[in-house]
Amino acid sequence: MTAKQVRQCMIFILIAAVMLAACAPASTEAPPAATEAPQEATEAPAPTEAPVEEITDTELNVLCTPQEQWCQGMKQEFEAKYGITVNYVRMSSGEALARVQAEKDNPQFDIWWGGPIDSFVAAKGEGLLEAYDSPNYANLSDPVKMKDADNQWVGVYVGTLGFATNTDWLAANPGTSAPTSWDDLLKPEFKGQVMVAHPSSSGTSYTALATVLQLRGEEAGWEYLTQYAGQVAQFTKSGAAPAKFVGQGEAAVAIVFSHDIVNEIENNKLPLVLTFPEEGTGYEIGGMAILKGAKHPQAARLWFDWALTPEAQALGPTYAAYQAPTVTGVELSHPELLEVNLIDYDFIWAGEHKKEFVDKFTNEIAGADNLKE
Ligand code: S7P
Repeated sequence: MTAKQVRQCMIFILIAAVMLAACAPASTEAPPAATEAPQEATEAPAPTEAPVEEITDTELNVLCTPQEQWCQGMKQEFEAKYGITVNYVRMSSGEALARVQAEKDNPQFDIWWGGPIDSFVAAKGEGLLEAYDSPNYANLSDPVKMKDADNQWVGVYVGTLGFATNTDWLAANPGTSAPTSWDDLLKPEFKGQVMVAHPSSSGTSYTALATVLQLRGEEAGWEYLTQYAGQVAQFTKSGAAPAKFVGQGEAAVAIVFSHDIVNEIENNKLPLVLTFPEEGTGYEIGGMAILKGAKHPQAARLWFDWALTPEAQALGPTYAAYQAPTVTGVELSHPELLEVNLIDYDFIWAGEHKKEFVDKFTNEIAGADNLKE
């Protein structure tokens, strides 16, 4: 086998593992609700059973990086199930990482839920995360890939990067077609017609940047990124926003996670077509971690365990979130989003170089002033 064939095989195995997850039963359940009265023990517990912790935390502060609708939905679901008040703030990944860094000595959030894992890898490198050995790691379909070896972060969803092109724009510009390669984005007709978030604020955009560097190598990759930045109409702050702006006719093509494009097409009925770069696209593992020094550690562990149950991961589509689950026993809402040519994205490398690459992009290619909101 050639190196390329070996790589393709590995990617195929990863996709197969995620898809098989939909069929296999989950192995553990969420812990009991915090509001439930503790049970009187009538018999001595079996020696192998872990003692049930009495939860005294009454609130939980969540740093929430996915889209607002999903954050709000998860808050309500958790509150209804456990009777613990959830306060959340929605932030893009880059902002979230900056906030966690700034609050290192006095964290205001207990748990960070969502956003590409690169930021969690970067946070781990700075000692900002708390290790937690969740019993529900047993539910993960691919524990090696989806979990930090030191239990400091875990994956709660998977999503692939795609292109969203405005179909009205295509119709109005005969001879053009939706991009199916990274090179297509550099075509003259897309000059000033590409929209993407800025990698300093957005995990989506950083995933695109790291994808290009891994596909092309650093030298050719940075050269490509310079040309690509020259095609951009305006950088946005949030990763999902370009799909909406392009759907509203502000530019022709957006680079966004494919599940966010599906949301704009299926729920918001925007005139968009979803395509993928044939030579390979990047993907995210959406992460979760308890913050070091969390003021409500019991509630944080409760959320952590719950977010790794099939029941919690099956909630996504209810709140217009179509990422693939990371645990077994959940049906994929859009399996086709994973059936594309994925690169063997190196999350650890991307996370460890995040600051260096974002600084280089910002200082040498495109500044982060005036990001469109
Ligand atoms: O929930 C949708 C989603 O695309 O939002 C996260 C995204 O990275 C947050 O936005 P930024 O790009 O602005 O950081 C993704 O993890 C998630 O899939």
